[in-house]
Amino acid sequence: MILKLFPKRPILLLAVSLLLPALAPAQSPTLVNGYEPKWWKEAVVYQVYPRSFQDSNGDGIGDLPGITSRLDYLQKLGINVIWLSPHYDSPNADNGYDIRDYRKVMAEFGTMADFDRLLAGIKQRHMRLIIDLVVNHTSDEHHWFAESRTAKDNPYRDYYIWREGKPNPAAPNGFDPPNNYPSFFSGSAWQFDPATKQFYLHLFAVKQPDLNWDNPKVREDVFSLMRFWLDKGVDGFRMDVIPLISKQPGLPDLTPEQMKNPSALWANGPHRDEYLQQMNREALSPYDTMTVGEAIGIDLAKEPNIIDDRRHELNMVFNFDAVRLNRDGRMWKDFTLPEIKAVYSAHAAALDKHSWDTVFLSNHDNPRLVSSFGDTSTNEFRIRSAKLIETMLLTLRGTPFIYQGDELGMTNYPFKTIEDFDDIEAKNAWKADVLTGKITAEAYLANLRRTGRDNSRTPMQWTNGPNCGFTAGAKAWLQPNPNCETINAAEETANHDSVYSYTQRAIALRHAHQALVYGDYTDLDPTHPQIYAYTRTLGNERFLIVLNYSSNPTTYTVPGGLKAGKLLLGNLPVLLKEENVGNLKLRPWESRIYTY
Ligand code: TEU
Ligand code: CA
Repeated sequence: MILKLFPKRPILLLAVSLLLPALAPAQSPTLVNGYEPKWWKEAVVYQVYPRSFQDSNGDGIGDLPGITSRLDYLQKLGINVIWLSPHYDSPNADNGYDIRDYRKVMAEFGTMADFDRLLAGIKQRHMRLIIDLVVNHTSDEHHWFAESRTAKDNPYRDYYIWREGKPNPAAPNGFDPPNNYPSFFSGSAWQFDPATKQFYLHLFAVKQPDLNWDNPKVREDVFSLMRFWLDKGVDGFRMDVIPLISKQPGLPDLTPEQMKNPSALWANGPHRDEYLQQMNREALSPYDTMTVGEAIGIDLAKEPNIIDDRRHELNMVFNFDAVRLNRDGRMWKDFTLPEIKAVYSAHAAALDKHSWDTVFLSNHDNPRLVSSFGDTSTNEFRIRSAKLIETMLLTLRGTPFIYQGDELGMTNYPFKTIEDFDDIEAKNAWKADVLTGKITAEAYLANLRRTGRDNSRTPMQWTNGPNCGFTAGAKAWLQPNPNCETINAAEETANHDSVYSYTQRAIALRHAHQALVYGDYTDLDPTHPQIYAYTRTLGNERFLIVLNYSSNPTTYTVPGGLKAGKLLLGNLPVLLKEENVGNLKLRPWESRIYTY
C-alpha cells in the first residue's frame, strides 16, 4: 500500500515506514480475562539457594557450575524462571545477603565466567534467570562502607545512616543508641563505631549496615549495578526487603504500639514509591524484566501502591500472610485450613486485574513446606500432602514459587543442639534470649526445630549416597538430611508416582490451561474445616479443584449442586465412577483437579 504512495522516493518511503509505528498509537495488548498477558504471570518460578543446591568441586559448598550441571533436571520439571539467591562476593555473615561487591561472583560459588555459562545454559533451555537484589543494606566490608566509616567528611559518609548517640556515662562507649530501633536479628539496630564515635543503622546484622537511599548517589550506584546485570542478559530481580529503603525522617523512637511490629512503620517511608518509580524508569523499563519485591511490613490492602501496573514500580510482591500463618512472631503457632482459605480470599478481593499476585509457602527464610503445611506423620501422608500443596500452589491465582527440594517433598531436619545451626538469626536470638535466661534452651530449641530457617538450607537431596549426592567432598557445609535414604531426586525422577513426577504433571497442566493462570478464582466453601474446594474459570474453560486437607477420609458434596466433570489430575489413582458426580469419596490428603 505504502509503495503505491511513494513509487519513486525510497528514502522517504523508508522514513515513513520507520516513523509510522512511532506515530501510530501503541497497540493496547489483547487482555486475557482483563489481564495484560505477561511471561512472568504465566511462569512457574523455582528458587535456588546456591550454597545448598549442588557442589561441583568437592569443597562441600554448592556453587554455580553445580547449578549448571542440574539445569536439565529443572527443565524436565517444567519450571520457567530460576530465582537465584545471592551469588555475589560476600563474607557470608548472612549467607550472601550481605554483599561486599555487587559486580563480582562469590569466590566459593565460582567465577563470572561460571555465571555466564549458567545464564547461557538457562537461556538455551528456554528458561529465564532472576537474581537477588540486596540493596537495603550492604556488607560492612563493602568498599562504600569501608570508606564511609573512616571519617565524617568522607565522600561515602552519607551512603549510610550515621547518627550521634545519646550521652550516657553508664553506657558502653558512654553513649546510648540514637533511638530504640531493634534489629531483626536481636539487639539494637545501632552499632557504635569507635573511629568516628557515631552509631550506624543496621536493621539486620551488625555486618549489614543500611544504605541511605535519600542520597541520590546511592540510588544512581544501585541503578547502575542493576543495569550491569541486565546488560548481561539477566531477566529481572527478586528484591530483598525493598520496602525498607525509605527511612523515617528524623528517626524518632518507636512508640510502644510501633514496637510490636516495627516493619509496618519501616516499610512505609515517605519516599518509597518515588524511589521505586525512579528505579523502574532508570533501571528496569529499558529491559523486559520481571521484578518481585519481598514486602515485609506491607499490608495486603496497601500492596497495589507498589504493584498496580499503572504505577510503574514492581510487578509483584511476596506477601507473608500465608507462609507465616504458623508463626506468632518467632514462635510456632497452629493454624487451620479456613485461615489459609481466608488469606487467598482476601488476596482475591484486594488485588484487581492491575495487581498481580505471588503464591508461595516456602523459601530460604522459612521451614520446609511439607513439614509446616503438610503431614509427615507417615511417609505415605508426606508424599500425598506434598503433592496436595503443590496442586494448591499451581492452581491458585498468581505466579507460583517452588523452593528447591519442595518438588521432592523434602522435610525439616532433625536438629539437636544449637551447634547444629548456622543461621545468624538463630544464633543471635540464642545469645539474646537463652543465654540471658529469657527462655530455656529446651523451649528455644523445640521452637527452632519447627521454625528455623536452616530447615530449608540443608543440602539438596540428589541421591541416597554419601552426603545425599550434594558433594563428592567429605563434608557438606551444613549436614544433609539423613532421610535422603528415601527422599532423593534420583529415585523420584525415575518413579511415576513420586512428588517430583506429580509436580511435573501439575506444572504441565498449568501451562496447558490459561484458566489456571488468568481465570477467575472462587472459593466454594470457605468455612469447611477439612476441604478446600475452589474453581478457576476463563470463558468455557472451567476447573474445579478439591483438596482434602486432612489425615481423615471424607465424602464431600460439592456445594451449589456443582458436578465434578472429567478428572484431569489426582494425587491418587481415582476410580472412573468418581467423575461427573456431585459427591466425592476423598481419602486423607487427596487432591483432584476436574473440569466441570
Ligand atoms: O529476609 C527478610 C525477612 O523477612 C526475614 O528476615 C524474616 O523476617 C526472618 O528471617 C523470618 O525468620 C530477607 C532475606 O530473605 C533474608 O534471608 C535475609 O536474612 C534478610 O532479608 C536480610 O537481608
Ligand atoms: Ca563447591
